[in-house]
This record gives sequence, C-alpha cells and structure tokens, in this order.
Amino acid sequence: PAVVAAAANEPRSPEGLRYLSQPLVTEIYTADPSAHVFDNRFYIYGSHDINGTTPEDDLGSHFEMRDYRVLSMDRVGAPVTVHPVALDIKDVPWAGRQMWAPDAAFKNGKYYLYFPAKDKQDVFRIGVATSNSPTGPFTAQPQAIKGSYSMDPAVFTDDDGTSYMYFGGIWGGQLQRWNGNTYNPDGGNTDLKQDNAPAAAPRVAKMRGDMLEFAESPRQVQIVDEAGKPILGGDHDRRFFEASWMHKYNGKYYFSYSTGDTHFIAYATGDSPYGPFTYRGRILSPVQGWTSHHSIVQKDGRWWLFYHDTQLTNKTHLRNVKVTELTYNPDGTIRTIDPFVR
Ligand code: FUB
Repeated sequence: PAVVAAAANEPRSPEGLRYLSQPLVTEIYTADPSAHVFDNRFYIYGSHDINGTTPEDDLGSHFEMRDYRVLSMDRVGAPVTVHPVALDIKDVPWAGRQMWAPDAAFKNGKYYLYFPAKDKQDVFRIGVATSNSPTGPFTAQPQAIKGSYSMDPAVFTDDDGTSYMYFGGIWGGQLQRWNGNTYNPDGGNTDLKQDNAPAAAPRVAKMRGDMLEFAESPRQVQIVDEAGKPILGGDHDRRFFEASWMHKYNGKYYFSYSTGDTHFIAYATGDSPYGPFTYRGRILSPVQGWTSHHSIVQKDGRWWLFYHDTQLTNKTHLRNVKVTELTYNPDGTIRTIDPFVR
C-alpha cells in the first residue's frame, strides 16, 4: 500500500501525465541549462527566471531575468548546490534588460560566462564575463562582444582547442533583423517571412584565443535535409528557432536546437564545426511550457540531456531545470526522449 500511495502522490502534468524526471532545484526558478563538467563536477549555467510584471507576448517580453545563479552537483542524483548571484545586470555597463540563456567555458585557467541581454537601444547583444571560479562572481567586460547580436550563445571547444560560439534566435531573439551581419530595424518580429526560402540561419564565429572577442565575422550555419537542400522557413517542424548547442560524438559534430513554435529539440550532424549540418531528427518531444532549451554533456562515459519545463508553476516564464540520460543508436542517431512517462 505504501508504494501505491507514493505513486498516487507523484506530480502529474495538467493532462495527468507523469514526468520523466523531477526539477533539479525548487528554491529558485531556472531554465535554459547549459551544463559543463569542470573538475569532475557538473556546473549548470542557466537563466534565473523571475516573476516580473511585463505581460506575455510573442517577443518574450515576460522573460525579464536580471541575474545568473550557477547550479552544481557531483553526479546526477546527488544534492544540487544553488550558488549565490554570479552576475547581476546592474554590473554590466552596456546591458539594458532581459538576461537570457547563457553558456560558459573554461580556458587559460579562467572561467568565461557568455550571456545575451538587450543593450540600451533594446538590441540583443552577447557579453562575456570572467572569473577564477566556475561559480563566479563574474566580472563583465565593459562592452558586448564586438560584432555579436541576437541571443542564446553556446560556446564549443573542439579537440584542437579552438573555440566557436553558436548563437541566434528568431522572433523575440531578433535574428530575422540581421541581414548578413547588418542590423535591419524593419526586419520585423517573427522570421524572414519567406516560407519557400531557406530559414533564418543560426550563426557561428571562431573565438579569439583570449575568449573575449570573435576572431572572425559571424558566418551562417546551414541546416539541410537528407537531399542536401536547405530547410525552408515554412518548415516549422524542422527549422532553426533558437537554443543552439554543439557536441561531438564519435568524431561527428552534432548541432542541436529548438524549433520554437513547434516545441521540438532537433539535431543535425556534420563533419566540420562550421557545417553544413544534415537534419537527423528529434532529441526531445515537447515539454510542458512554450519554450524548450537544452544542453548535452558527457560524464563518466554516460551522456546527459539537461532541459527545462514548467512543472513547478505551469507558467511559461517560471521554469525548472531537469536532467535525463541520452542514448545513441549504433548508427549514431539519438533516441528521441519523451519528457512524460506514457
Ligand atoms: O529564457 C529566455 C529565452 O527563452 C531563451 O533565451 C530561449 O532559448 C527560450 O528558452
């Protein structure tokens, strides 16, 4: 009977489904987890969601985050530490509002926190802050990274030590307003509005050795179908929306991302960090909540998918980070994860 009672008390979604995994922490709201392993411990760099006053809209104005908190744990299932504020918007001279999904890197004996925020002109830029500790506090550079724009940075370091930043996101992320690398204020609030043309492309730029600036102008990342044709703007089930992530498995580059309004985490693979990447399928089916954002990291020979949903609040802007194991098929494809137990 005790077991039956425990099952009856198990949290369920508004549709009555059991969740695949439980929130890593409940004392603060967390989202957009970029997980890394430093010194054999997981460090999770994510958004720190707050309940602001701005009404919900398609630009994500209700995501009004103002600081970052780092989470850490020795292994999946071990206690999670919620570290103090790592970076506050008041300490970033160029930033105006909305500290969205960050990422981090370790190089040259230093930790780097990469974060997007709208500047004083309300244009998204990406900044960098440094620390001697993986949990901060981080000190922001006085200006955003030169030539950076849009949001959702993900910094990947290849086996040869070269680091690349992937970034961008349409709709509230403003990527549709960037023609090449030039800002077009008339670019609108959604996408390129050309359903039969290639979708807006995520961007990639090699990082300078000091990790503080780009070493080159951002390039467009091509995502193509099995026939080598670009994924089109109208293909909402497969086209890039936001939440870039890069990892390498068996020598292949896996570029993964959110499809936004269709709520999948999808992936595409290639032979170079610059792409092109061929669409391969879905990593994560839609979670509870509008946004989906993830990271993939290996520790002790196992692969982990960090993601978020809105289990704690059922409010799209008050999310909670989760983790579950990710597995590959023998041909290198990733088994799609359902965030609910059906
Ligand atoms: O958290 C704010 C934004 O929502 C992120 O930058 C996107 O990836 C989406 O999760």
